[in-house]
Amino acid sequence: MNQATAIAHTNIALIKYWGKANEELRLPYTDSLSLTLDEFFTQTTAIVNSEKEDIFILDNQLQTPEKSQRVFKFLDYFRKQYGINEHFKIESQNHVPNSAGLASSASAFAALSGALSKAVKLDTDLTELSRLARVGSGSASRSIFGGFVQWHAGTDNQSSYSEQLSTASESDISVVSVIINSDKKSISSTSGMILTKQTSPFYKLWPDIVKQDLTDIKQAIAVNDLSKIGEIAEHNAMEMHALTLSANPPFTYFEPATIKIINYVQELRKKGILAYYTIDAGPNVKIICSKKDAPLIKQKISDNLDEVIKVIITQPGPSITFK
Ligand code: 2P0
Repeated sequence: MNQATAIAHTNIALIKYWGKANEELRLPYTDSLSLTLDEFFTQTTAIVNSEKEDIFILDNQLQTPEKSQRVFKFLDYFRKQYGINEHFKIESQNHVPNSAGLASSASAFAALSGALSKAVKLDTDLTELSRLARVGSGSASRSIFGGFVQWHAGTDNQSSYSEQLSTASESDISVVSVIINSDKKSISSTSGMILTKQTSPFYKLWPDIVKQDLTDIKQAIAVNDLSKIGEIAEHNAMEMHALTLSANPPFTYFEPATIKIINYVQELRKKGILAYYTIDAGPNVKIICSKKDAPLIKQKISDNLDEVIKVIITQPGPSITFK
């Protein structure tokens, strides 16, 4: 049977992607840089379907056409881009904790790209897979690779892809994911980016900010300077969130508990523990720290902050794999 299975991991951006130059092709406005995480991943099987229709099953549940829309649109793009006529049955398992609010679109579209390409025996290397995954979800472009990854913004489909900078196997980095209780439906990152880019008076500063932060963090990664990596990532995250606060109408992904955790991380630092925070398009906080401090930080956060529902320690994760 013509089928293939791929596994891809989520990633956390240390230098954020925030805003597109081209919505359709998901070309970003700037480069970004991430660390792939070992704990959270998506496993996807693509099966060529002789029934000539697309089917999407997520976590063993057949998805409605509405819920499948983004995946089906991506399948249409895939067929058009590579001149393929087949339809597919897609079976995905998300190994991202429930209600974690952690981005699964990155691992999802990375795994889907790999499974599809292999199912129809396309000769795609990882660079081409990252171009393909990008069209499903920008951050998915980075999830094709493990370790520290740079997404080159580029100016067209060909030049916009991700690249592994290092496997991070030499790095002492851990990321502690702090999940808080949240009922609030936050504005999607796709819409948040558009609003910010169109209305924040500070958005014009963003390309230069990213350029400088990228240069600095790449140097820090090259010499394994963990506190420098954390310092730059933390500052870059707050620069991104300052953009949402200055959009019109203004919005924020922070909740009261988010600020509490930020303050708590700053307290830890004052006590001499290497810990820095970064936050994506949601209220949860990820803490960058050393491998040896991660269990202690997990313990302290769990014991001291009532709003926290789960704390998960993650390490650098691998590139896409096939089964
Ligand atoms: C990032 N985020 O670099 C940034 C920082 C969230 C905050 O990439 O519109 O789901 O599908 O390309 O990839 C989340 O955005 O957005 C994201 P689309 P995506 O990780």
